[in-house]
Amino acid sequence: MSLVLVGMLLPATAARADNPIVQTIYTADPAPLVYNGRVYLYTGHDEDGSTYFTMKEWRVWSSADMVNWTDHGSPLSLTTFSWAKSDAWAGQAVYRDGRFYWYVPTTNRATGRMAIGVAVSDSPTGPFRDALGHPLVENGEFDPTVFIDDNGQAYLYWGNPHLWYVKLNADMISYSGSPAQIPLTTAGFGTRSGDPNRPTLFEEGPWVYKRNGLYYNVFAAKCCSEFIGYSTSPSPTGPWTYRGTVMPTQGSSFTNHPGVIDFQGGSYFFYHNGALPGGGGFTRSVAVEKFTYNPDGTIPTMNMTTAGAPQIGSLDPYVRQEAETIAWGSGVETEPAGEGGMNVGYIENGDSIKVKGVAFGAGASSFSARVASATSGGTIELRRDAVNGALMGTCAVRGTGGWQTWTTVTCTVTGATGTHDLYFRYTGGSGYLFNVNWWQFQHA
Ligand code: FUB
Repeated sequence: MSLVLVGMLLPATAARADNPIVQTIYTADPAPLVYNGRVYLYTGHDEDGSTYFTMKEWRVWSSADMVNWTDHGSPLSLTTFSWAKSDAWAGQAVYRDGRFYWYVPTTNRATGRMAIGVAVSDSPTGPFRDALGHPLVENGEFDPTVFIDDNGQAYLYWGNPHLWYVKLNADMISYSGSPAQIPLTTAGFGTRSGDPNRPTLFEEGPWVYKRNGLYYNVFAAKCCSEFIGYSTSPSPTGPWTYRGTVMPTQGSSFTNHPGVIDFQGGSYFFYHNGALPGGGGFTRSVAVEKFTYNPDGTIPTMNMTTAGAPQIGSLDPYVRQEAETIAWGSGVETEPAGEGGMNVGYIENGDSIKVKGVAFGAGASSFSARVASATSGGTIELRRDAVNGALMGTCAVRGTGGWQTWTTVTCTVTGATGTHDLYFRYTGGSGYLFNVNWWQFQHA
């Protein structure tokens, strides 16, 4: 299992990093969405040990501070689409008029071709349902991105090896006219040498958006390995002008995939690489960098880092926090919780979770956690600033009779003042110890 590898192989220095964003599973094809003060991150899921793009479901994560990410599980999978056979590849979710529309490519069982489906939900975290019961559009190509212009006109773009678009209707689940190709000229998308079938750099994974009146198309370029390039245009359908490299080929995955947002006054570039232990071209991980546009609107070239984006603000430990809100997890997994949401599970002796930038303020007197254990439990150690840092408290967890039989435990806390990284270090005997659904500190 990837998480076991993470726990066993991760060097101590890497534990201080925030990239990749998710350590519990392999993730790919990031699609961020800003909604109501949070970033919702929609991803694919590379299966452990995969030797192809073996992908069966999509996942959702969210964060208010860009470093502590909450796992919302998988509200969309191949089984959501009765017509889908395989290949839960790169999609994007957008918000319109109170609903969330998630456009995803997958193989149509009836035709054997890649098609674009659309799922809909009233919540950014789902559950999502198939909006149509059949593909929205199908021509054997993939990687949809959706952009809604200021005048309300929405566009669906997709493609590999071509670049297609169609105008979506206001209902977001039908379209007007026929799909058309955006001409892949070397002026628009750069020059590729050595492949007469693909004269331009455009490969796949378009991400279209608008900023200060300029339309951007950031895309996976060249193959293989890919880098991230981009083009700009005065209109949503061109003419496009190639502008250069956003991120060079790096990171031990032969694909890469862009997602760009502005959030709380900063700009963020999401991508994927093979940075987790066991990672590679088919076992990828999503990561993020903060960047600043150049004054003329061009995008600076960025490198992949292990540091990731800086934290925005801090995390409040005096409100209920989900156990699956994680800056860095070592050895743990997540799963759907019987009480709703997700819980952290499969905890073994020595596993840990870092929660970054926790604002204890004047001080905490106690800590509570919602726990369950089908075995004899173990201990939650509350450590300050490092996995072996100062011990602020020790909470004993006993057997509850089941992995989803929940109880709340409370223990006293000392030395929790100011703002610190909080490490949960789990200890106990052999095998799985207990699950954690949520936690909360109490003021002194
Ligand atoms: O994840 C499967 C495919 O690999 C995506 O659809 C492409 O963008 C590439 O990342």
